Amino acid sequence: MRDASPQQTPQAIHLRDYTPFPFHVAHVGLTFWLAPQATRVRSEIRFEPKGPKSDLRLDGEALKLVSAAIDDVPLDLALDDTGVTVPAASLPDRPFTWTAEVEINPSENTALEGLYMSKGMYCTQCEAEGFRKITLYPDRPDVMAPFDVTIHADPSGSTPVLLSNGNPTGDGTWHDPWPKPAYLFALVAGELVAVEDSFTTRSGRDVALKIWVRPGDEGKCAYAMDALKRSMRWDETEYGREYDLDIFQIVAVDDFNMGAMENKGLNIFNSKYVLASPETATDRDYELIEGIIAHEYFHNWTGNRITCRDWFQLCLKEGLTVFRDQQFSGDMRSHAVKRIEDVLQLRARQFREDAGPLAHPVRPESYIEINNFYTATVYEKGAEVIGMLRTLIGPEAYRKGCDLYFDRHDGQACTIEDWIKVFEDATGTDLNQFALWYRQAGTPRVDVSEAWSAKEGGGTYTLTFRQETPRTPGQADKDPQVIPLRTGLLARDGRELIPEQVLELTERTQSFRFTDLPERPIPSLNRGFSAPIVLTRADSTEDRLIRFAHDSDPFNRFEAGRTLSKTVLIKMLTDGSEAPAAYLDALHAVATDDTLDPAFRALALALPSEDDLAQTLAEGDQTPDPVAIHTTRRALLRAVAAHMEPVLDPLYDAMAVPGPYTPEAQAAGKRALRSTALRLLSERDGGARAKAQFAAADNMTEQLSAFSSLLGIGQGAAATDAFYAQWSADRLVMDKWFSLQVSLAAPEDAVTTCKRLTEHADFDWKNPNRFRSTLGALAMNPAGFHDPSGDGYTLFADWLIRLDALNPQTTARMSTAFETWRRYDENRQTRIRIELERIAGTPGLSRDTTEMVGRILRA
Ligand code: B3K
Ligand code: ZN
Repeated sequence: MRDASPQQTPQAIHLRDYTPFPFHVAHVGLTFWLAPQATRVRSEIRFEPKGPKSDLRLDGEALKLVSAAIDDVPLDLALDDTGVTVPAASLPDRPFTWTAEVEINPSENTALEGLYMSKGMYCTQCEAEGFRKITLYPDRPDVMAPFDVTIHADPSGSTPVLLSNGNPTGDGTWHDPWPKPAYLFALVAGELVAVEDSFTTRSGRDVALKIWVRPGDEGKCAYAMDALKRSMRWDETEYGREYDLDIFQIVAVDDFNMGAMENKGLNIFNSKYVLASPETATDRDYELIEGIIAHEYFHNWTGNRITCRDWFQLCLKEGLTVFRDQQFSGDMRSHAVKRIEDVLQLRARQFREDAGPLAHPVRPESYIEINNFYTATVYEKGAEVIGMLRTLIGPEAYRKGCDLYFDRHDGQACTIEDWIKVFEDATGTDLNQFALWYRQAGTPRVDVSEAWSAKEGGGTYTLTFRQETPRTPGQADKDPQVIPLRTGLLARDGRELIPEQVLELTERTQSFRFTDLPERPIPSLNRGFSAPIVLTRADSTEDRLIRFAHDSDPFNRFEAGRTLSKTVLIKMLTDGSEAPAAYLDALHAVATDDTLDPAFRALALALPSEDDLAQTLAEGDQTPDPVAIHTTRRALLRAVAAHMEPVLDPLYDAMAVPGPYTPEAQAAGKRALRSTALRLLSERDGGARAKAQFAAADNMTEQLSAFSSLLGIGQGAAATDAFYAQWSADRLVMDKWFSLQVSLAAPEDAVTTCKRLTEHADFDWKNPNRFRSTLGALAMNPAGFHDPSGDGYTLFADWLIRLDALNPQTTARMSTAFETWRRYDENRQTRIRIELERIAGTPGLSRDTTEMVGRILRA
């Protein structure tokens, strides 16, 4: 419900103000009596004072207090807006038991935080601060306690399955012996069925595995289950981490604000990241399911057994767990391909964030609403920092440090300082300067210059680096950071002239000399994207072509192609020139090189995204025109298609995968390259092959690739209708239908398409997946969203305002569509400002969206 009272200026919370909670919580007992509009929650909490007498402050929001007592003596307490204070004077100075009964209303909880109902099912989301919407409690991650939970079914009989964290005791109680913070609490109740399996840990303990879904979805859990078992084994072999309860459960829910949640022993997932069948899920969906199942499972150690002292330390669990899931996916599939995909994501989301008004350090120093800090910077850059640490100290020392971390901090709520200290202790390295990566926001720019002095018998080559990190909100001056650059030197025929090495930049300006070289080398810098930086070097097209053809580091080979494509596109944009033949030949060569992994070839052939180009232009202080970018990119796609026409058909045929669909990486890679070929062919054949593929496809990957190709050339009308007729009963597939129509609409049609779809009977705007598929897709169509009329901005803002009243978290997150507004021309900036101010001025706007829009506007 919208708060009618005048908005209060929300208060910022600062890292420097941290103080420990004055009580230890020895045990939490919870009893639930479920009912949609009036669920009763009884809590029994054992507190032990840590020191001198102090007030007991408990957090609580949207609760009706029925009764409260200390050691069975009733208390007369009045709740304020955010909880309750029991004065020190009413507390004994020895351990005591707090009991309380509160009433909550899950059916009215549209924010999807706390205990809420999703299509008749009860479920919870407590991270970061949702537990306080369930009962009065010190809702902070450094308060860790064992929990016992009893759930009484809804008297309507609609909740036969009752789940919570930990092990079932047999008498209807869930016992979680591992002390945990309240944000990991979970409860699920509803008509659910389980797909069951088991796992034997390396020390021989049997763990029951259950994936709970709605009746009818049991057939779509096999891949998630398999990914779970592989994750459990991988954490044992790669990190020495074993699972620690008798049961591990996953529940799939339809209405969820994010991807998934790592509640102890009871992960809750957006159904999109659990349910898959060949007919309904794409290769990309399978890959995401594998990665997210792994991510949430890995949190059992990095996040749950060892958690965060306060929310400023969020990257301690998130950066590390992302890094671990990336390693896992690389091991399961291809490291080269995974790294390229991860860097593309990093640039698309994190570099974009770092370059705009929302830039913040991996460990922020203040926030108003913590939910606004589950960002690409905390997650993805947080993972990059760990990758750099591993590159600097080496894999063995990294493992040694991790072992020490688990030994030393098991059961604790920790800080980034604790994390860094274990690596200092394990290796004897001083990581003081390295730790700047956690404190300084912004993407470092590293400019490279080089000198060659030829001498008889071997020349000397000097590389000089200059690093600088641009100013970001609240941080004007930055110190030089430790930048590890994996480096090779190539001969013109592609030979490696030296063994690869890691150059460690620590100064603002720094040179490295290589002697006795037989020829002037071509440097291959930042291999594997060993540091998350923007590297600039005035290299020649010829150098890039050589690296694109020969670099032994697959990431840099990809990167050389990417730089070539961007340079060509930017030149086409500025002077209307055509794509040079040498570039088209190079693409052709990679496309047809059968020694290369098809998945790699698909990535190497893909043109940079429109947003990537806009960002690259902005990095060079140019003003991007999203419509011109779209038109030029399409022109290049056509030129590539024309140039490669003779090989596209054979390539398309060669990449067909015979037999029934299997999701593994090799087959997926072939389908990816086939899909790239189809997209190009569609520019030549008017969509004939795509139509045939659409009609014949027996799996969603191929059906969707055909559908996308048709939409991409403006021939999607019939397929749109056919797709709807076939899939209208499947929510997850329908999300794809909504999303593709908007994201692939021609610039001039995107806003009207999006608007029309918001009027569609299946547009359930209260479902975050559907909202993102429709409105989020508009923001993913830059030329449409940034239509100079400003209509895209207005439509988007209208819907943000509407959603904010129900679901602040998803609204605030989606407002980041506007974070790039300063890149654009005056007209667009003015129109965006008007919309941002309209949102900001909405009476009763949530704290979440107020903070985000305020930060975006202020820059
Ligand atoms: N830890 C959760 C994210 C919670 C987001 C709260 N707004 C999922 C994850 O990162 O694994
Ligand atoms: Zn996580």
